[in-house]
Amino acid sequence: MSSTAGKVIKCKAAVLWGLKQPFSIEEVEVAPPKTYEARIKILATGICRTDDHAISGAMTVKFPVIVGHEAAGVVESIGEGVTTVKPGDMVIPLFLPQCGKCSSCINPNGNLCEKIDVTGKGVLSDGTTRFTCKGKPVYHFMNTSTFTEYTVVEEDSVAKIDSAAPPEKVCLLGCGFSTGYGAAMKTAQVIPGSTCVVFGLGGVGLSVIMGCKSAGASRIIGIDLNKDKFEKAKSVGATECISPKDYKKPINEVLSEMTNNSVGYTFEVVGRLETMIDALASCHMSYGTSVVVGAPPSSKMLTYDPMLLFTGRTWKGCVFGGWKSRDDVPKLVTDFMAKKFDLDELITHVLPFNKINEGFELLYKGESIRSVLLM
Ligand code: CND
Ligand code: ZN
Ligand code: ZN
Repeated sequence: MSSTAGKVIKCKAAVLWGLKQPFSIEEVEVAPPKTYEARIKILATGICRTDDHAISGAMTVKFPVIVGHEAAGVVESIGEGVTTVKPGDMVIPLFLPQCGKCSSCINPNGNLCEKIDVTGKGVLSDGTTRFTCKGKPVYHFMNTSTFTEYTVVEEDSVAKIDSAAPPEKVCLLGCGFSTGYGAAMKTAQVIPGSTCVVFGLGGVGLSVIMGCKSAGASRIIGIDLNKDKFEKAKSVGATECISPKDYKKPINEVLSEMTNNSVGYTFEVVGRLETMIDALASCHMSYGTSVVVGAPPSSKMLTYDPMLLFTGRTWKGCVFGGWKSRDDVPKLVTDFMAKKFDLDELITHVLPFNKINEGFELLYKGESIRSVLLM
């Protein structure tokens, strides 16, 4: 048992005190884990656009909050009843839990565990938080909260992984890579020889490209407004890249002409209503499948021509790539260790944790794919 087990840990965390504010590195108190919870020492954590959705208000959260949901770390201590992880285990916190009991978990095809915190409750199952700062409770984010030296998660929100896995790389399996790769491999089930189109070439979009390539797609078209993203997209597998700004015609017509009307799969990996419709319209009217991967802005509605679906298209979405998180993350780590895919291409910046605001600046300027913060 570690010397800190059962005690409050004081450590550094990046606290967001309110909407659209920079992170403030504070000393916080992290309470010991309660029943069915584990306290984790975070070793490395990536910056994902979803964290920014909390800052910008596109996603509802309670303040003050500790965001961050893509990380790897080591279990420091466990609460009563925990049997599947123990102190010293290398783990990945899971923003999508797998309770094993809810309607999604018991169905082989479901992965959206009902314990996911999509509404921004910001508390653990008992309705309280494990963080305090300056005497105030600080809320959790997506069952994870990784922008801190220590966090507390529930047992069903943590996956034990290979102890030899490098945390500064496999942290990306906690969100970005798994989400994108799974969208292609598991949700769309891209078939060999097909043509795929990926809207949005950030860390998640590039991971979709890697998935399409692994699945044997013969043509992969990357779309972004920022042409600086094209080079990297090509190096991970895009066969060509275009910007909608270079065309007068609607993008679905451009793609249809480019491919002789043969787009099998499209992926929206931006998180905008317009691109969701563009992606739907861009897949083949009869056999095409379009997958919504980008997080939809809170409380916004879509209007679209139902003829798009009537003709035969399939419209899907997926959270965390469709993976069952506790079952599949350890397997993805095994695949990474067996060199079935490479994460280095996605990691453009590595920064010390206290430079977190710089990491977000890189995201805003469109200069980074993934910045990884080291604790
Ligand atoms: P990031 O911001 O790095 O990438 C988005 C890319 O889209 C950037 O390269 C932009 O230049 C590009 N872009 C912006 N507007 C347009 C446009 N109109 N047309 C084409 N390209 C455009 O984000 P990320 O890769 O970290 O995340 C992408 C989305 O995925 C984002 O919405 C995030 O919240 C979401 C997501 C979903 C899930 C899930 O489980 N489904 C998990 N993590 C992240
Ligand atoms: Zn994410
Ligand atoms: Zn469940």
